[in-house]
Amino acid sequence: MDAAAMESLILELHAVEAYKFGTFVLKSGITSPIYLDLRVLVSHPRLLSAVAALLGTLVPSTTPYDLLCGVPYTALPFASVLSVATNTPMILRRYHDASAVAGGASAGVRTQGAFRAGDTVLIVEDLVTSGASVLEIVAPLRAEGLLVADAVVVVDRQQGGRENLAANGVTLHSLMTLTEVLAVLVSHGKVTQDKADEVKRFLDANRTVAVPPGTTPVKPKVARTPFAERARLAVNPMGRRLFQVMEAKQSNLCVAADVQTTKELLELANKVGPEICMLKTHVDILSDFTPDFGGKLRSIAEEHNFLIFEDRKFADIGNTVTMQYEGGIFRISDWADIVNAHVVPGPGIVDGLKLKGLPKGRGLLLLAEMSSAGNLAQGDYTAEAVKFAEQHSDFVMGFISVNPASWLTTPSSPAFIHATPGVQTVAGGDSLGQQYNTPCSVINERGSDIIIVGRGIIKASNPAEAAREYRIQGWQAYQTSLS
Ligand code: S5P
Repeated sequence: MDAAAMESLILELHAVEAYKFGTFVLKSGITSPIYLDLRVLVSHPRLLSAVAALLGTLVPSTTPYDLLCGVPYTALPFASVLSVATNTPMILRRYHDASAVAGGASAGVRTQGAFRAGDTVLIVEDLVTSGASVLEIVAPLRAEGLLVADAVVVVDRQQGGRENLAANGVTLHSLMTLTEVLAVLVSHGKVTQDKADEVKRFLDANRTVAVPPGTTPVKPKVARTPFAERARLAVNPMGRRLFQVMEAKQSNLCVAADVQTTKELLELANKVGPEICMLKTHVDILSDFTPDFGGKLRSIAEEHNFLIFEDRKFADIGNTVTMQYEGGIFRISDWADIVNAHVVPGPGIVDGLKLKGLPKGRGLLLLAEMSSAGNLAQGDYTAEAVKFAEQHSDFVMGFISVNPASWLTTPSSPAFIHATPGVQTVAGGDSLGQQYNTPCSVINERGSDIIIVGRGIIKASNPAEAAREYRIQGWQAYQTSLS
């Protein structure tokens, strides 16, 4: 776009009050003296159509695209108008927030519209600050096999978005920058020089707004040994089997089957079975448990080739946990391949569980970290868990971890596996302290191996389909982290 066209567009946007000056908290969390409200364009169809047409000219003809995808919601009209004007098909991603899923609403994680893996998608957005909104769309599209290399945007706020997108393989093309907007508005007397200086100071102080953690696939921070190789290194037989199942099924997804009846659980196990390497149970929340439950679940696990992880979180002295593991009505050691334990009682808890579990070929995960806000499992506590694991590598197969890439004391062998709860397609949390990160963040950025997903899948309208999407995202993140 030439300078005169840009100047007239900036003035037209000003005339419809798309630029607002005051104090505003942006989605990225920073407080800004300027707010750009491009939603107003829906009331000005001629201008909307002009902006959409200009967006279409931003990508060089040497990089053609098959599909358009607007970032909800403001950019959807831009994408729609451009789609109709250029006869380019669109796909839709529903805006999806974690609290909606936690509250039981349908997950809405699907991409709608016709597409094939390998199709190229141009992202259309109204404005970019950190780039987080664009990246929230790019990750699931890539997980579906779509290729995303370019995003067009009306205004680049010049606050790290361009760089954050480039770091994730997306080139940003903008109609205007915030600096250009200010220069035109000052030269036409639409804002005072003082106001413009205030915005410039704000820009200088906020040149690089980080993408919120969990928003985006980032470059791996840890060197990763492939699962197949770790299967050979594993000392605990169940650890070895888990790596083998993961490779065979191309799945690093564990579903947390937090349902209330055995009927629901067995049905869920059948539905998600083909997608998972492990099913996690809380047997003590089943209202209708009967002793034949274990046998039934095991036959589904055999049919679909996944392991059963009873999330019992043992936390007592060695003598007591032997009885809790083997006895009572649940007889966990008879049917659960894997259990987990807190390290708070000291190494005796591992000795106790090992006494009963090792002869049966079972494995143990130690809770080195937790996903809930304000938990105490960090620092030296996490380091102690690593020590316990190394002392009992015949039985301990790995950890419940949240950010193993940040650990100061890391296990000396890659044979230990990391499984991470608190995973949904977007970062967030629930009302009781659970904290969510995305599959990409958990695997790539935080260096974990397995994503544990509960409500993101079991509350979805179609759990089998949601499990498939999580499996693809988790596995793709693993593959990225190998390169
Ligand atoms: O620190 C932890 C450890 C575990 S095992 N935080 C967790 O959330 N979990 C479990 O993971 C929790 O008990 C639940 O079964 C699952 C997370 O479920 P979601 O619905 O929040 O995905």
